[in-house]
Amino acid sequence: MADMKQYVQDTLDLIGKRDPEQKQFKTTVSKVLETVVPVLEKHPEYKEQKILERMVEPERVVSFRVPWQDDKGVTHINRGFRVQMNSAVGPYKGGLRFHPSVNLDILKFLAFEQVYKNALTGLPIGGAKGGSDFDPHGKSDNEVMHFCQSFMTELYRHIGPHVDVPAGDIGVGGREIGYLFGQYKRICNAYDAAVLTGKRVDYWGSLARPEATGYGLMYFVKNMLDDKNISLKDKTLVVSGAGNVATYAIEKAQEYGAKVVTCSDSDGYIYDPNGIDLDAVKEIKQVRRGRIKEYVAAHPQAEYHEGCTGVWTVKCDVALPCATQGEIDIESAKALVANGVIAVGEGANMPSSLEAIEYFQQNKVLFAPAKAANAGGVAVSALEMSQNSERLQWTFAEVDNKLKDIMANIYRCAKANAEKYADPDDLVAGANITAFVKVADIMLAHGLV
Ligand code: NDP
Ligand code: 2IT
Repeated sequence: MADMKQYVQDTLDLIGKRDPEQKQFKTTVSKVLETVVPVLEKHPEYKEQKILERMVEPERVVSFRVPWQDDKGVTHINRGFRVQMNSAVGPYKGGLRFHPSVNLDILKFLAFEQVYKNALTGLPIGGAKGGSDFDPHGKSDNEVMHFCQSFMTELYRHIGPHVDVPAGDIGVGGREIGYLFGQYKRICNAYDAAVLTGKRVDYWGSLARPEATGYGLMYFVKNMLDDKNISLKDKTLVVSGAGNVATYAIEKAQEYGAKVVTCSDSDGYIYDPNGIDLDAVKEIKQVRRGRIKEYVAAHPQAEYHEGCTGVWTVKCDVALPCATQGEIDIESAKALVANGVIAVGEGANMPSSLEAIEYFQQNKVLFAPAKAANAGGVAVSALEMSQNSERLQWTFAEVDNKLKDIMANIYRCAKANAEKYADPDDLVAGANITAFVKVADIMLAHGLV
């Protein structure tokens, strides 16, 4: 054991030495590698073949300039990136994020997580992440279109249906995917539909892709609770975010009879003791592209609170962080536990800090880690690629049923490996081990590449 613990430590030291500023990437890697020590022990060939050193080095990183002009004719220069982390399991696959905080550190951590998340889906996709420090807030459709066209004018040469297939993430939804796809099609003079996923249904998108991450999160959480004979009916849920993931997690939770009392955006959160009126949230965020505080005007019983972390002080049975990384620190975790939280399901990528996760586990809170719980989005993206290959569109029910099966299977595999190698309820270790072994074994089969 000591030998493999040292191997993990040496790998982390290597990252620290090579890229000392990439703190989030190193933290993410440490969280994964520390949980896979038992399988490193069982498979000395992983160390002999330097699997860890290979896994933490992206296969390729592309960084480029994105010039564009706003509606007033003012020129802006943003940065564009694509981190192609690992293609052992299939073509690179993962979202694009447009947010001012985007940098190489964040994209490397997201790309690293994506490799193992995608492996968990059981579908043939490798892992990547990309994006830009462009801020879509307050931009006109015309400005977003010009930015997307400029971004794709460089990105197109690095992607393709058999190479790398981007999709949405924070700040990239159906509108952006449309503009990106239009420019790719124009440059390449080919209707390569499967080069991007999250397309609108009338141009080769998949039914149920918009819903997939949020619905998938609830399917996973339901599997986890069913195992303990706990029902979601009449439970109180606290959700953060009001974007793609949060919206459809709320929709499915309400269908299950749960009462969701909060949601939020980057300015603050709303608390509605009667349960969130989801149609109103969709109207504000999807149609008007407004701020969540607008909700209280037509809902006098609801409260609006500035700031994001306060949402975790609201008493609940289940907490679903669905906004962004680092939302739940140790203080928020303590507040949730003090208020009697039973389960936490991560819709966002890495929303809980390492200390927060440890605290949940010590306090026997059922914990559904992001790479397992939010894998439904990329899973349906892979199903969109399948539909594009056969030039057919499946029904909503067909896609949704496959999604349910995929999420149940991820839960089963994570649980089985938790029972085999760790604490039986440690789905963090269970999910990491399931995915790691799959990726590592395929890398070995491909030889030293
Ligand atoms: P959206 O852009 O649709 O929504 C993001 C939401 O989170 C918005 O309400 C936004 O508020 C809020 N938010 C963004 N950044 C911050 C921040 N720094 N602090 C507080 N709130 C913030 O993104 P998604 O719903 O697609 O993504 C949410 C999370 O889920 C991300 O972690 C993403 O990586 C992850 N994810 C997404 C998948 C997908 O299929 N879309 C799949 C799997 C994971 P505002 O309106 O103010 O911007
Ligand atoms: O984090 C994620 O899994 C996503 N943003 C979805 C990626 C995808 O390719 O659908």
